[in-house]
Formats: sequence, structure tokens, C-alpha cells
Amino acid sequence: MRRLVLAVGLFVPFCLHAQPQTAATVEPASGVRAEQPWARATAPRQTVGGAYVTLTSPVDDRLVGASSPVGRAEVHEMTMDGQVMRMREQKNGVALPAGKPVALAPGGYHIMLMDLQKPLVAGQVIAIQLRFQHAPPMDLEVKVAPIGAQGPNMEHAH
Ligand SMILES: [Cu+2]
Repeated sequence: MRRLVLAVGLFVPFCLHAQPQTAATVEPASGVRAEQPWARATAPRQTVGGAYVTLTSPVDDRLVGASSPVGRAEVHEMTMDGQVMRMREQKNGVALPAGKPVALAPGGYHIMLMDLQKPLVAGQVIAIQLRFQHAPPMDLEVKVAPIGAQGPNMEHAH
């Protein structure tokens, strides 16, 4: 009995500090949600490409790396330095705050695909694995959108 009381005594303050809904419904760290993964087709001879996805983690996590059979994959951020576009590998990954969708999208964070063996062709589906600080690796099937696409559903754009 004494042990039970002690356990309850420790648990209650913890509950009071947690969010009311999430205390009961915390998803496992593996519950990262990936929405609309897509990559952009590449021109012949182009050996680099970009892939994009919106990630929502139920708990604070970080996207720390990626890999793909099509080439070397790195997590990058694109920024504008005046008129100059710069890309940097995110050595510390990209923060995924609990419950907040984080978009990897043209002009910002992206999965950089390098040393492509073959061009990425519109309509093709490529495999990309994402690695997280806490959640287990996630395998994505990434649809390739046409060259110049700004999003996953731009096949009829002019
Ligand atoms: Cu890049």
C-alpha cells in the first residue's frame, strides 16, 4: 500500500504539467507523419535533385539524415543571400517540434539528392529513407513531379 501511495504521489504532479489531451494519447515516437512526399524531375546529365515532404512528429524530434538508392542524400536548407541562392547541409538536422507540421519545400529545407546515377523522371517513384533522432527510420515512396514543379500535383501547370 505504501508503495502504491508513493507511486501515485509521483505520478500526479507529472500529469498536472502535461497537456490534458496528449497525456492520454501520446503516440509512440514512430508516429511521425509524412505528407505528400515528392521529388522534382531532373534534366539529363543533371546529377542533383531535390525531394520534399511535410513532416509532423507527435513528440519533439529531429530529422537528422536521409538515404536513397538513387544517389547520396543529405538534409539541406536553401537560403537567399542577397540575390545568391545558398544551400547548406543541416549537420544538426531539422527540428520537428511536437505536433507542428514542418515543410520541406522548394526554397527552404529539402532532401538533396546527389550523384544521381540516372535522371529522375516524372511519374517515377523513388525510395527515400528518413532518419530521426528518436523515431525509427521511415521509408518513403516519393513520386517524381515534372521539371519545374513547385509541388506534388503540378502535372498540368503551364
Ligand atoms: Cu541542397
